[in-house]
Amino acid sequence: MRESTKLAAVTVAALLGVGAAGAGTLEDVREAGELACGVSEGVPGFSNPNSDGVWEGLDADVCRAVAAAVLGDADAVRFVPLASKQKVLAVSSGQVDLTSRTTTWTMKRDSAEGVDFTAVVYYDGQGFMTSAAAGISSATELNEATVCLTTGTTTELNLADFARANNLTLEPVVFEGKREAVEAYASGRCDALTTDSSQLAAFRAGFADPSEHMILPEVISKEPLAPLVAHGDNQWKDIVTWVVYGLITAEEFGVTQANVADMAANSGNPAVQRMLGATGDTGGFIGLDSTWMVDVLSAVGNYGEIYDRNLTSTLGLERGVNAQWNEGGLLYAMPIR
Ligand SMILES: N[C@@H](CCC(=O)N[C@@H](CS)C(=O)NCC(=O)O)C(=O)O
Repeated sequence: MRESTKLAAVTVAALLGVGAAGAGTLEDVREAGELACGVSEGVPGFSNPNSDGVWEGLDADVCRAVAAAVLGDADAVRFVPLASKQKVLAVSSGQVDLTSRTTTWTMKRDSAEGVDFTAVVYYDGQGFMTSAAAGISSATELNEATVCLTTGTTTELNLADFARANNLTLEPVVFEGKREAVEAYASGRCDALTTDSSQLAAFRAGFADPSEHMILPEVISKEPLAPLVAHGDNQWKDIVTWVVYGLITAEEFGVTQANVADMAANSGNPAVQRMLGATGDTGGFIGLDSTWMVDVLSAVGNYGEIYDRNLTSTLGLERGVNAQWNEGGLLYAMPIR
């Protein structure tokens, strides 16, 4: 690259960096004493208020984990429900400190929409649900079907790709919010509902009689779901990224909510000692206390515990590709050292 071009590129990057996020989300969160965390409008298993109004789910627990690491208090979270089309803008504009909301990591969002993705918390893929009475057994039988979906999603784009690639005519029926899309499907307005497969499982489980609905076998896309932060605040991005890696690493090394205090005091495993601050100060690398992961794990448990609590026990979602790398899955946390 010529020097002048290189300089221009560096300047643009610097401007983008400062302009987009404003430096110091960590300081802002500490000053506010709470973490503003963008979540869904209600997806069981991921982020959903229970009957007492307490947010539950894997995505909600990631919010709590970050609050525990940064503020030492997993309850210091202000949950901000976001419709799908707001989930990227809410972060890039600074309305929330992060979005932890079934959001697919794509090139365009990551590079051209003022946000950065951190680390994948769930590997998903798009699927279809139809009424069992329709007798459809494959998505390739959906020619001429109407398909309910939510706007501002990868779902909308993948459906068009799938139709083109398979020479199908599919008529998208597009809604602003998930509730409208699901209700429209349930009331028979569409032949099928399409979204990430995990959400299909959640919505199906919520129907009066789940056996009236079938999830078709095809998975038509990759949907790596990851929390996202505003572009340009590298320290904040590092914090959210390493909290997620910490949750995954803790599972890998058998550190749980119940044994974390004991492990911090007695584990002979150098990797565990480092993560829990028994030796060295990994928290210091990202501006946090040396006990950052003790705080996280005491509050929410490790990735596997979060997964079991929210996705296995309630929705029956198997670990599948979301198993650890040494159990045949894709979860591979970078080394904490
Ligand atoms: N992973 C997809 C979107 C998944 C998604 O969020 N889809 C709809 C499902 S109907 C939705 O809005 N769900 C959650 C909600 O409304 O809060 C993306 O990143 O675009």
